[in-house]
Amino acid sequence: MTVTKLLKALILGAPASGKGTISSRIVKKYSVEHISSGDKLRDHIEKQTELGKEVKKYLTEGKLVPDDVMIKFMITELKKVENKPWLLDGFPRTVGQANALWKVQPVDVVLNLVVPFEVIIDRVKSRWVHLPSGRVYNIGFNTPKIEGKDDETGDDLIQRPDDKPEAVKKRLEIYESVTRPVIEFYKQKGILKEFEGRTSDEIWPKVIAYLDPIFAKK
Ligand code: G5P
Ligand code: MG
Repeated sequence: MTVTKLLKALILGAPASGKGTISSRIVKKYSVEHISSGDKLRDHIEKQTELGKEVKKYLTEGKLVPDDVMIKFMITELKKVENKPWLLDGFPRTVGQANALWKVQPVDVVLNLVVPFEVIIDRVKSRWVHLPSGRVYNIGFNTPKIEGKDDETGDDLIQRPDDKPEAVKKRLEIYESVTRPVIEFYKQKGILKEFEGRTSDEIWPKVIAYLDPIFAKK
């Protein structure tokens, strides 16, 4: 499907609610750019850039990177894809970030994934990621073909330091107190659509049913 209007979309949801998983399906089906703030930060950490060194401790402990750093970084990243339709994942996650984004780029569609916390806590224990591509696996859900290896490159998979139980607890607390108001921000703009489910396979058909008519109009 080709998009003529440059659709700007967001995907929101608690840590490990499946934003990356659903995003990769959206990218495949509708050919939009996927921009994951977490993937980009992890890439900087891996490459030991100045930004990577500055943000490493926040990610490891499951805390948010300060707004001023995050806003500057993401607005620069978005400029690189301003002529393409995109799906933004992981940004904004404070009302300050949402306001800053709205000023430079009002978005058209906001998808919010609603997955029970007990499902999430269970999931992160079995998550394995391929850092360079952001590909994500879960033992028993989308198990890698060879244990511990990325399906496409054969590289080693890693477990994220912030998937340790204490960091997950911190991330869920921050989500409740700081990120939940972002949902309200977009509800008030009248562009938020919620998708509930215990699995990504349950949520995905609802996302298609919502996005198909939107992309058909473009
Ligand atoms: P991230 O990287 O944005 P989170 O915490 O928002 O991190 P995360 O953990 O990346 O979100 P996700 O993308 O929502 O989760 O979920 P996912 O990876 O697709 O799925 C989670 C796991 O479940 C995977 O193993 C997947 O295979 C599996 N799975 C999916 N669906 C199913 C299913 O149906 N069944 C089963 N069994 N498994 C399934 O941010 C990380 C950090 O970066 C910083 C912060 O420090 C943050 O903590 N950061 C920011 N800081 C400030 N402001 C921002 N805007 C920031 N953005 C990032
Ligand atoms: Mg993710």
